[in-house]
Amino acid sequence: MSEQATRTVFTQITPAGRGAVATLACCGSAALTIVDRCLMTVGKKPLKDRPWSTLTYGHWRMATGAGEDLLVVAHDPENVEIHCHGGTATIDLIAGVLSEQGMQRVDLLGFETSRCGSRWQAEANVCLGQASTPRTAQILLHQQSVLPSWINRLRGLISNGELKQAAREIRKTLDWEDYGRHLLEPRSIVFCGQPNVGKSSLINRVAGFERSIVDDTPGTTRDIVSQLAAVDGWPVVLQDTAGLRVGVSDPIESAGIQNARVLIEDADGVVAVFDASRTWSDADQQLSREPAVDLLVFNKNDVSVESDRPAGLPLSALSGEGVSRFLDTLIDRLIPKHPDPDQPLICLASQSGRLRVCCDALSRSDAQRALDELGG
Ligand SMILES: Nc1nc2c(ncn2[C@@H]2O[C@H](COP(=O)(O)OP(=O)(O)O)[C@@H](O)[C@H]2O)c(=O)[nH]1
Ligand SMILES: [Mg+2]
Repeated sequence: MSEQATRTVFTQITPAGRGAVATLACCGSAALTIVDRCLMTVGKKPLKDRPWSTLTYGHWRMATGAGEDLLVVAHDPENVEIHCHGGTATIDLIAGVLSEQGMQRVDLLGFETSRCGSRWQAEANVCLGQASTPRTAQILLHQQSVLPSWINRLRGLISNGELKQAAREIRKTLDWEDYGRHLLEPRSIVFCGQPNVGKSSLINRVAGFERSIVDDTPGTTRDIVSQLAAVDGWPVVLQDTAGLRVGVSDPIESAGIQNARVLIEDADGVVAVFDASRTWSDADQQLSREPAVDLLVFNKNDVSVESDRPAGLPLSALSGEGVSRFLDTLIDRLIPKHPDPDQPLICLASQSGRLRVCCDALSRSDAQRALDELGG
């Protein structure tokens, strides 16, 4: 294995597992040489003698004598993509040959780091690829330039001895840590309430399709059903729980209630759902006073009866009336403030960790340690 080849890496850029097609991206100084060695192009012309960024059809040579027909695109001598059948056996065979030839298989982050030479840039690129809604994708797209240039700015400040200013900026970015994390990680919203009040119906209404079991029998939802959805462009996971009934004898339902309590503790938002077609009860009163509850909604407003209830949002999961007002209120509670568009945002726990270490080093006036932590 030549020394040059060890710096050349590859990764699968299509999702893991079996697919119709798969793409392996290769990057590094030996990328073209290695792929040319393994590929017999139609027309026998090696990739290096063909125009850049054009599709080349060829036959991948395997040591066993068998081969695989595939398409290759060489963008330049250091960036080559291999498009092959998406079966795991095919991918493994091609990956095996690349490894034998001295290319190192890395994960997507390792690949991006190798390709762009900066860990922060690589992370910003990978995070963008993981965005699940257009709204978060737009923010992460902007962060692709904002975050790496802010890191450069920090380096400049630290090198110039402006340690206090650098620390202030890091602290400000860390203030938005939660906001940044939730660009990728959906906020968890738990719907709790007595059985049959319409929790599952409301989740189905918000998610836009039938998912939770809806039934007239109290206690139908025995386990937590999670539904990924987007509310106003923010990724959320809607958690349908068993009701928080006390004195339940069925052990399965009772376990569901226990799970619901655990879920509520970790939730970003807790919605208590009540049935407006029934009069207010002691059990309702008890739930409405649970400290974890963020929002009270009175469902079945279409068949509401007069009763003395606390303030809350009336809606009907059945007709949809009041649901968008509920969602607006929920999002305002979950995300009460938004950063300036040019505020750097970090999405990953590892980034927060590095910034914290950097900030600690700055507070000890250890500029070198701070710069080391920011890395390349
Ligand atoms: N009239 C009316 N019925 C509803 C409404 N929402 C749910 N229901 C009905 O209430 C029953 C219980 O609903 P479900 O969602 O299973 O309640 P859960 O036990 O809290 O999950 C079902 O028969 C639903 O069709 C509503 O807004 N209006
Ligand atoms: Mg239910």
